[in-house]
Amino acid sequence: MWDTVWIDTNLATMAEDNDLPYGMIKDGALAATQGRINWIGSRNDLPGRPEELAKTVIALDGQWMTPGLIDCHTHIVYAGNRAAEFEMRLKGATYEEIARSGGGIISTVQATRHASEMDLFAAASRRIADLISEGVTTVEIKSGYGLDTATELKMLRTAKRLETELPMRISTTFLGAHALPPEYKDRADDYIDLVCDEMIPAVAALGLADAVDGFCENIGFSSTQMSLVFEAAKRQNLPVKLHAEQLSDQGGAQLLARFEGLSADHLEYVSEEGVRAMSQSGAVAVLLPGAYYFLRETQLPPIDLFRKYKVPIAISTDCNPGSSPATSLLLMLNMGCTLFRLTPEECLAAVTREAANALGLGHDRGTLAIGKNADLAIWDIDLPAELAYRIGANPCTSVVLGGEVR
Ligand code: DI6
Ligand code: FE
Repeated sequence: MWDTVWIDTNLATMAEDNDLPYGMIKDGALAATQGRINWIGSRNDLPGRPEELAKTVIALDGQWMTPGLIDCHTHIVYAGNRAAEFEMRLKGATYEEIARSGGGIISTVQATRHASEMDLFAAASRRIADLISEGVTTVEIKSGYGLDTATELKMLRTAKRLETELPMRISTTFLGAHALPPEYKDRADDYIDLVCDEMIPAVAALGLADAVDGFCENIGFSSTQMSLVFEAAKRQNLPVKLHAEQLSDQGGAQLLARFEGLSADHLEYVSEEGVRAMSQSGAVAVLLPGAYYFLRETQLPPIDLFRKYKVPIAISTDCNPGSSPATSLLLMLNMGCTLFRLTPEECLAAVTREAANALGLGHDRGTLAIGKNADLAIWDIDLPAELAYRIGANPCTSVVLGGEVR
């Protein structure tokens, strides 16, 4: 007997071996046993009556089912907020000016260092609840607002604890090389030594991170400094990813490709050479339309080059207090279409299949396919394009995690 079978549903499987748009199965059925998908197909092909096949039968009245959504780039664990800085920017200051004058990321670092683990947990839980309500079943969470060993570990422990207490799968990323802490002013190389020699070994020893990231930028770290961080990550067998080419072209995409990293993220200023390097190494381009929108960036990421070189595109909220205070992944689908001219199908793939690939988890989730986690989102829509078309609506009616309705 199967555990559960869902019927009366249209499936957007997002599977690449299905040639229909969205990998669609009209009037389909999907079964799960022990948390994994064990049957998928047309309802007519079910090998018996649903009640005889599964302990639980759930009829969905023609609603759509997609893989649970994946938000593959967030800084969702942080203290305080930056509404005051938002106000300053509206009175004329730029993001870079604010960062250079000790505001920006550093103000969130001060708040996060002073926050208790309980307060961090509570604030992040509320933001994650927003994501769950929109069908998100996996979220990636970065550290990077500690910038000292103790606070970086505190952030990662908080991220891990969220997974034990909320219906959400969590991937954690160590982002010690996010910004230069004030106590290392004019000593960036010394700080990078701390990241490489103390923080990364500590994070690895405690098993607190699934990957290592950095901010390669003129207001962040150089590609030479980032290559040292990546070498330290490799010594611990941790995969790497990179905030690359967000505000200027630093050759971050090429560096990331050289280390066979999972993803390069932002990429507004990436060159054709950078895109080609990513294509050769198999890296995913993670686009962050919320940051593009909120910073009023005007340089578009080179979507046509990603298509030309077949670089897979993921989309994420980049949820963070400075450049993208967003907890709606559906809004990012809309922005992916309106701002970046992606199609609704590309956008849905970008928060399912390709987001899973960006986390190195494509074998385990991201499409509706036999053997993958039964992480599902159910939607009251007529067409899958509605997920990207609506602004501010939430048609998600239920979320299934590992076969369990949440
Ligand atoms: N790029 C971003 O968009 C976020 N971090 C980064 O490296 C912004 C972080 C912040 O402003 O707090
Ligand atoms: Fe980010």
